[in-house]
Amino acid sequence: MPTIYLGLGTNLGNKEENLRTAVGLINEKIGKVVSLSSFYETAPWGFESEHLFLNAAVGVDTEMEVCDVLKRTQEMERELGRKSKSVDGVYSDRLIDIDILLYGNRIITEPNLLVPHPLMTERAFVMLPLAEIASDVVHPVLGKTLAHWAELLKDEATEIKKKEFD
Ligand code: PH2
Ligand code: MG
Ligand code: MG
Repeated sequence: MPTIYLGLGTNLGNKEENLRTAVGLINEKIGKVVSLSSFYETAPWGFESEHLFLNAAVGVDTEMEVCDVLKRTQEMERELGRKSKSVDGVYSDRLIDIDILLYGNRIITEPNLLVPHPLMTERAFVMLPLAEIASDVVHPVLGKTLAHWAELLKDEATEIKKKEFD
């Protein structure tokens, strides 16, 4: 059974609760959550907003096909109240965003779905949480471990502080 990794992000409402609700729904509707990173407070990347993000990554064991995982994650985003999606790469504030980062070591190039997520290794808000739970996983396209790719972004990490909860 492949372990898939999902990236979670929220910058509206009660962000800690949004992440925890999303993790609960993922565990219920996609597969067993086997790892969860810390939550990271991060500055909005690629657009202007006064609202900081809370980002995290989860590892999930699932038998579900990737297109079904995508359908479920999109349903959950709607269920958790997400109104707008990015249009032509223009981002907006959101209650929850759930992105498929990795699906085992598979490479998927469907018109509506690219896995590994093509921008993941450029984004500290994705790679720092992900490398925390999957440091030894090798990137299926680029090779090298996730720890390696996260390390390259460490200078950006100064803007990202790990937020502790009990
Ligand atoms: N998601 C984006 C665009 N920018 N910035 C941060 N800090 N965190 C995100 O999750 C994020 C972003 C597109 O989905
Ligand atoms: Mg996203
Ligand atoms: Mg998304």
